[in-house]
Amino acid sequence: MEELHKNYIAGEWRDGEAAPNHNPSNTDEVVGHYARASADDAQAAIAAAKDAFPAWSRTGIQQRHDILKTASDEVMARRAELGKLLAQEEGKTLAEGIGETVRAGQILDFFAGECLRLSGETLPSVRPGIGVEITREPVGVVGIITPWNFPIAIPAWKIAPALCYGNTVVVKPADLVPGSTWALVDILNRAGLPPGVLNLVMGRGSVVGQTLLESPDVDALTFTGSVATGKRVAEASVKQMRKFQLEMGGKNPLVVLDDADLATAVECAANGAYFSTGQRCTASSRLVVTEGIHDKFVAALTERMQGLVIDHALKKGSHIGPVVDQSQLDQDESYIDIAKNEGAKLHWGGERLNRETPGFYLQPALFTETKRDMRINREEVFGPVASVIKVKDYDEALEVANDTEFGLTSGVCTTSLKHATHYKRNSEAGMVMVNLPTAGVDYHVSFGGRKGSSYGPREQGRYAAEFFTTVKTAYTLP
Ligand code: UN1
Repeated sequence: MEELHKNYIAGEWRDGEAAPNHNPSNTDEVVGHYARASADDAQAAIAAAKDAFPAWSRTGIQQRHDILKTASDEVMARRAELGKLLAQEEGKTLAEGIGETVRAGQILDFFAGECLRLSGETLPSVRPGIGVEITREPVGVVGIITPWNFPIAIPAWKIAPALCYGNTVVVKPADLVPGSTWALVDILNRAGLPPGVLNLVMGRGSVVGQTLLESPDVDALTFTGSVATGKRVAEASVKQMRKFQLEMGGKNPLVVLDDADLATAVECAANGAYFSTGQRCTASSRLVVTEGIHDKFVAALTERMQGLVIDHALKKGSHIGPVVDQSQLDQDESYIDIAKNEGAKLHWGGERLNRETPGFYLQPALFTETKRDMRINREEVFGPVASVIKVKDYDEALEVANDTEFGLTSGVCTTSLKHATHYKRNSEAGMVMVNLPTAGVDYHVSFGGRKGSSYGPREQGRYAAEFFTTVKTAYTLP
């Protein structure tokens, strides 16, 4: 067997049960072998992070800046290689894999800069002669649990702010895609992190994740993944009275109004619904279309879908790679069946595809004649499946768009300033896009949703400080 990629605990690489990392574009290919951590390993990682915290939390901001900047430079320099690894383990196309790697590098760079911008407030007390200072301090040991769909960007956008603000970390990547996070942790540690500051424990949620949830020494936990697991994280965290942050599902609407530019609307829908194989919590899975443009939009989107090449993630010319694994493919196909049985019309796609290599290839699917209460319009599929809901006018479109348990992203395609402005103000989502896809966000501004999509403070940008620090108010009588 080739080299085993080990867990990183207390500054040392530690062996563990070897698990193969398969390529969803070619299931005969093993991308690498990665060690699964045991519960004891996870405990050791938490203990190491706890031991390292006092010293790390007092390091100078220049040191933290330099480490994050060095790591950013290496990620950027190795973008082609790391992007390829990502595409191999997750199934995104090479261009998407490189794009995500660049995003991770940019996030590290942004938080390198944030180290130098740490600030607080000084203000007078209401009692004369007394001064008040408000400062931000690190929270302690941060547990990080990440999903398989953004194997390097999401770990980067949780690890970078955690370190920037002086916390120590135990990170557990998704069992399905440990490779990109392994590479990121290796880069950060070689960039100069002291032992114990950043620990990596790969493996199963039921073993490693559970140990993080139950540990009284994990002071804050940040999670991106499914609603069901998010609820478990919340329950366990409340029991420990620890700070937690959840990013979960979406059933994001893209509203297309009669006055939309058709080409823009089609591009937003194709990108938002199907790129990255629809495996984004920000994907547009509900296309809410007013009746005047409905038929033209469906016809143009179908034509666009017919031109999409679904093939091996590394093949030149592929627009969309495979679904990540068999169980996600089963879920996608089962929702296609559910929608048909509910009376939705499978307008185009939804077929399994055979390619040169054995992989989980699925043609993007478009449903029409769907009703807002159908399961296909209420539950997250997390695959290349979207459905059209025809509505009468803008008012009905807004109402349907908001009629969901989720509230992550929401989009509108329109040339009307009035409708765009009204939609931005009245959409019940954390992020609203006008004439842009609902997925594919900037790295330097806040990210997060409302309702069942998110819980706790926003991620990314300056807003990340809310979660990764705790505020102290000090009063001084000189
Ligand atoms: C994006 O759309 O650019 O898991 C990011 C997800 C999100 C990230 C989406 N947390 O899909």
